[in-house]
Amino acid sequence: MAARSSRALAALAAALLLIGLTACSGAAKPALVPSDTGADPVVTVSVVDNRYEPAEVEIEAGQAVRWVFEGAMEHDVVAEDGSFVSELVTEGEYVHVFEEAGEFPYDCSVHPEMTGRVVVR
Ligand SMILES: [Cu+2]
Repeated sequence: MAARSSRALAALAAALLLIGLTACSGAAKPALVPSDTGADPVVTVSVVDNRYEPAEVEIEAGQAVRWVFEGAMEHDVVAEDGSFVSELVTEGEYVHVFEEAGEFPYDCSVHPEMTGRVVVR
């Protein structure tokens, strides 16, 4: 009985190891926040100390913005028009590709005083 359950445990451990290896292979770096795929980010906005730095960025259509979350408090990135929304997190990054020209104001759902703007040419 004891031998059988330890063999079952060994099989379970091997299965878990295999799952772990499969999940890890091919992942270049862990993305803590789901990001849109597509263009490489051309500008990075730091989300720290209850502000976006820089608060306004300008890119070309088809380019992407990367928000990097740091610090102890949870923040997110929520477009005024709802066209992009990140998760509420304390760390990690969020990337959004802007396909259309326009001005995209956004803020943090927890801290309405945190505002930013992406201008797409
Ligand atoms: Cu916030």
